[in-house]
Amino acid sequence: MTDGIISKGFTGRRRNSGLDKRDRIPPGQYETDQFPVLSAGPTPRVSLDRWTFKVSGKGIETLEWNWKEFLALPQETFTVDIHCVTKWTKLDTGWKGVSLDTVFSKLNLLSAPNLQYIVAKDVTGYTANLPLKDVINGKAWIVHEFDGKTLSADHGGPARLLVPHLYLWKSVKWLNEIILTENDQPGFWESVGYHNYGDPFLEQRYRGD
Ligand SMILES: Nc1nc2c(c(=O)[nH]1)N[C@H]1C(S)=C(S)[C@@H](COP(=O)(O)O)O[C@H]1N2
Ligand SMILES: [Mo]
Repeated sequence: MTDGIISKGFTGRRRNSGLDKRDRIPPGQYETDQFPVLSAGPTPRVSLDRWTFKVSGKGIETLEWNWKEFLALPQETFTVDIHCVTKWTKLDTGWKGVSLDTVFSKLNLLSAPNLQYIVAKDVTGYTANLPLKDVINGKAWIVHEFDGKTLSADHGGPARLLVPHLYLWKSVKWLNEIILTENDQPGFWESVGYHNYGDPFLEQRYRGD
């Protein structure tokens, strides 16, 4: 029997080969062909000529990309399953974007081994926290195309974080900053009772799960 937990996460570009469809739907989830929109506030409109993305952290240089520079980074297209804590799962979603490995390769992270967490931020103040190990080695991207088309604003365009092996609230829409931190700092939903980590296959929906 294929173990859904092991087979996820460590192969960001897996094509789901050999995995029974049922094993790809986490406990308590149902499959949908829809792509619901879930946002805590109104959809911000970010124009491409003013779009920036910044990475910073204590003891490392701060890097910033504009839209043109971001698109000039190596792009990846990939297909993954996504899982929302409100119980829908969407299989085989197709995306294009930049791996966070590419972003972090521009920083000398080895010089700051104490930075083991990230806070991902959007333009409105929404945040999500993640362990650094969950966003490296092919497990996280900044995406700007869905299903072969420009990512719509309601789904986080111009660009959003995508961390498919965790519940989708971690995948910050309208991403404009990643801060590397020494301590794990709970984000928007994590501070009001959602699970700090959010593994859908372990059904880590709420604090204490
Ligand atoms: N910036 C931002 N990102 C966000 C949210 C949000 O409110 N603001 N909602 C999160 C939640 S709870 C979910 S389930 C997904 C929903 O993504 P979708 O609207 O593209 O389906 O975005 C996540 N990322
Ligand atoms: Mo959500």
